[in-house]
Amino acid sequence: MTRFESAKEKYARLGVDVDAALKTLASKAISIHCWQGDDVVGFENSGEALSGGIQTTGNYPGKARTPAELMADFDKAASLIPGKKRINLHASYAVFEGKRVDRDALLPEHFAAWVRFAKERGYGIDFNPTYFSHPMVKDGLTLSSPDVKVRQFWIRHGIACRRIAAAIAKELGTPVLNNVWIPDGYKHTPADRIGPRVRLADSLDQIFAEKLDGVIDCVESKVFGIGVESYTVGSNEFYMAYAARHPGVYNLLDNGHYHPTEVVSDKIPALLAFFDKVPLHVTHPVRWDSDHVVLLDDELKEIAKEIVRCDALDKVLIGLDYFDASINRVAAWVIGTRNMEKALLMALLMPHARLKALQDAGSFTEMMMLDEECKTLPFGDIWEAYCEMQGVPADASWFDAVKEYEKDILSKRA
Ligand code: RNT
Ligand code: ZN
Repeated sequence: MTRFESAKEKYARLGVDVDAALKTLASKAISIHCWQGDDVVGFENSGEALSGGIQTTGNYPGKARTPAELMADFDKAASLIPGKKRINLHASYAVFEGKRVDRDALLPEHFAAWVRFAKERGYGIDFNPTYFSHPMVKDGLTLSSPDVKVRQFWIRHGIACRRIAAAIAKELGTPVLNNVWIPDGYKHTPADRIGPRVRLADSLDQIFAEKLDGVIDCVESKVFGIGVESYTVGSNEFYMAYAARHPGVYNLLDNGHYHPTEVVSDKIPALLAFFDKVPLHVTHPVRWDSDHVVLLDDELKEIAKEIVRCDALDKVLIGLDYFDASINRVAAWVIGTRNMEKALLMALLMPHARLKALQDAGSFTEMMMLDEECKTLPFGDIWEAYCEMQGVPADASWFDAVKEYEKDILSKRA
């Protein structure tokens, strides 16, 4: 009997169907963010530094400088990650094959290279308008600016991006999640907290006015950013209420965007009680929205468990969002995405129906016992078998491929 077979038997004894779990896992796509590969720089070559209260730290050599490099790095990472993949793009990653245009004039053709890339690999695409690192961000504000010219520029950008998302969805035959995150806020205590929010709501109404097939709209709140510590226009309450009042607009949860003792794992079932979709940005916040590489920690496991036990794998849209410039960026992609896959597999390998029944029967002793017993089942044997079935390295040997790639390719980038 192989280790896999013996592990399967142990799971079966607790009522878990391992084959079914593996089949389900293989069918769930993870949206992998393109911006881990180049520290959120993009291809505009505008000379603008990363702004908007987000920060990459570190200067590990070898970051991607061109679309070709970023795509090659992404391919290398993807070859080491099991499971179904999507690629998450930002508007600032437009590939200009001809004339350059500003963000308010972007067109689907500027993403043709990405569509080709995705099509060839069978990936879906997700999209994000880029409301930061641009001279039209005035006093740190975009869609909530008191300056109508600034607002209009960013509204045009928002509209352009939704049309791009719709065109991509049509081209690929799969919906595109279009996520609005803006950096707007103040470093100092504001004198007017409602004015910017009323302006933001109006800007969003204009952006979302057009009915577009294939686009899933969402808004992403945040508690604070670096340099904007005192006030965030797009707060949690603001966007939650906005999404609740605007059918078709969803509230994206980024687990780096809440107070440190709040957990997104508990917010997922709360939103699922009212929304048919819950988009996520999965990150690893260390004390703040630091966007470290996703680790297989307790909260990641808990997030995955909620997705699985709410029977919401088709409702929760999982995207990753981190940008670590202090380590090999390809490895960062692989580690974080493999961890998301591992957490989902762990969650799928639990007897949820039985655990729920125990809770409802008030059998809390047995529920605790069973939950704890699950933690020492031979998960590693199932994970290895899954990786083998998926044709990717099952163990730490994937890192050899990254080391070789670093030696041959990354280290030669100036
Ligand atoms: C910022 C948000 C946002 C960005 C990306 C690059 O705090 O998390 O999602 O990280 O759009
Ligand atoms: Zn995010």
